[in-house]
Amino acid sequence: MLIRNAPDLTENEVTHHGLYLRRREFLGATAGLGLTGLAGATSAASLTYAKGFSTTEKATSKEDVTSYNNFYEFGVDKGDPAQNAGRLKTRPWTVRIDGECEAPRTVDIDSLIKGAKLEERIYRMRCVEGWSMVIPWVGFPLKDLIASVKPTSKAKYVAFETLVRPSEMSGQAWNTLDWPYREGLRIDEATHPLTLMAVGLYGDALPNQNGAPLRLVVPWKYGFKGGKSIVRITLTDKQPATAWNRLAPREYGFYSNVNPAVDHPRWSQATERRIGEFRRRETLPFNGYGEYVADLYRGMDLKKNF
Ligand SMILES: Nc1nc2c(c(=O)[nH]1)N[C@H]1C(S)=C(S)[C@@H](COP(=O)(O)O)O[C@H]1N2
Ligand SMILES: [Mo]
Repeated sequence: MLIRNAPDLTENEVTHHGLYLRRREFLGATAGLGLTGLAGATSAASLTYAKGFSTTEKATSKEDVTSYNNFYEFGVDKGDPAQNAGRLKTRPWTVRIDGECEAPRTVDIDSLIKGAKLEERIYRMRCVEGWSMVIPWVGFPLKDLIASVKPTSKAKYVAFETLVRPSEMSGQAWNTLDWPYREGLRIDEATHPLTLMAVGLYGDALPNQNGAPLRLVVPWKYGFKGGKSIVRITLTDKQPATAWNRLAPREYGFYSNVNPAVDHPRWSQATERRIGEFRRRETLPFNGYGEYVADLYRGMDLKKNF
């Protein structure tokens, strides 16, 4: 697939706050104990800046990104996650990567971060509810992690699972969703260079309410595809069940590509409100990432496969 720059992307957009981020800022134990030596080769230079994929649109304020959230494990109101997620312990934390692969592994989050090629990516995020944000993430391409476990030819899909820990996730006392929160992608979606595992935002460690310590970001899909606080990633030969699809299959499809031409049964998807702005704006097919991802869906009926 040919990757070109979209009209809203420029080559010289390199300042912001991305370039000199230090890896240790994302390492929980290291940062917490001030053991800067551990992160040793702190490698400012290894945090590369993904110019081509980042939008130059004005980022949503950090205040809004970290206080207006969906994270039902901590409650259903937008302010609940910021209020309640502080109780979640994100260290120690391991992520299990298994299923259809030759080298399944369980990896500690800090070793994962130390070994990762961290980048800043400024992405639009469009929630299925009709609002959107522009968020400066720090993370690494999911494809790197998937390659590390050597997928077999049966790996057609990737399933993601969020932590279940009701003692720290107050919203899990309610059956709003069938916990764990599950999401899934087709393998070509999961290994697309736009698909990111985020470990930070606004140049800092990821706040708990945004899905610390590890969260999926798929910018051309509705926000709910991006599972938070991930503990397991499984390669599968069958399309995995996903939390929102199981709850309301007519409302939330497996694909859930942003699509202004396919309305939600209860509301239009033609427009959105950018948080921090007053007027609604038009929603773009694939959330504006069509030139990178439309090829993935060639020949598919996107009304049926919503
Ligand atoms: N585990 C989990 N992941 C989740 C959700 C959730 O409730 N639980 N909400 C989703 C929805 S609907 C959206 S829009 C985004 C919101 O991400 P943000 O709060 O970091 O902006 O997270 C998604 N990931
Ligand atoms: Mo959402």
